[in-house]
Amino acid sequence: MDDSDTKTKGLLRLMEHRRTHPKTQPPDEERSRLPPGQRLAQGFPVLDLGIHPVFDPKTWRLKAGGLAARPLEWNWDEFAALPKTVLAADFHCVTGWSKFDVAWGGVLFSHIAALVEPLPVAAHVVQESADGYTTNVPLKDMLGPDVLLAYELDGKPLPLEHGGPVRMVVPRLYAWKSAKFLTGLRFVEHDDPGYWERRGYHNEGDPWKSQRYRGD
Ligand SMILES: Nc1nc2c(c(=O)[nH]1)N[C@H]1C(S)=C(S)[C@@H](COP(=O)(O)O)O[C@H]1N2
Ligand SMILES: [Mo]
Repeated sequence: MDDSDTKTKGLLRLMEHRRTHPKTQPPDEERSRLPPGQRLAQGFPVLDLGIHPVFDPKTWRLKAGGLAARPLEWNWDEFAALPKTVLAADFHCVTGWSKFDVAWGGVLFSHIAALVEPLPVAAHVVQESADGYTTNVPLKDMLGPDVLLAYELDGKPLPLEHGGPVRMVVPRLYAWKSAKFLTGLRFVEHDDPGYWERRGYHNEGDPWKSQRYRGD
């Protein structure tokens, strides 16, 4: 077998590999919005512990408290009457899929914080959910201009499978930092790792730094 046969075989193997492993490369403009190791999702995948607590507007409550000067609790009507913000944000799941321009509507976390007045010692926020899920984020990151308690997706009530009636959205961190079925926000002084953070996920979870797992 001469040299060109070897090359041809190599090329055929490569072509076969490409055929069986198709890669849809996003265009350049979109690639720059994709954090390292992420690919664009088809549709909007659903990912959670598999528990979808049923929403009853009569009994639903949201609490914000802990180290705060004015801990508060809202029922559904009170929460829905808070000022609404609509924004589009990219969503990055640690398992490798991203979705661009998810259209959320809801209440800015910064508005909630202004109402409950976290004490100066409060440095972290623990999000608590109806399925028992929790996740922790530094207070300074929660105060970002795009951090929302979302109750709408694409202008419609947030569907249960995406965390309805209300979920956190913290666009700058991996999606596990955005708790679905939100029931509480707890201001704490000392960091308190959440469900996945205790099971080996990175404590910070910045997709642009590939902070996926502890040690990354
Ligand atoms: N309450 C709750 N929130 C959760 C989770 C969960 O299991 N329970 N999973 C997290 C993870 S790992 C991801 S990727 C996103 C997925 O959100 P989606 O189902 O709307 O795509 O929700 C996050 N928030
Ligand atoms: Mo995730």
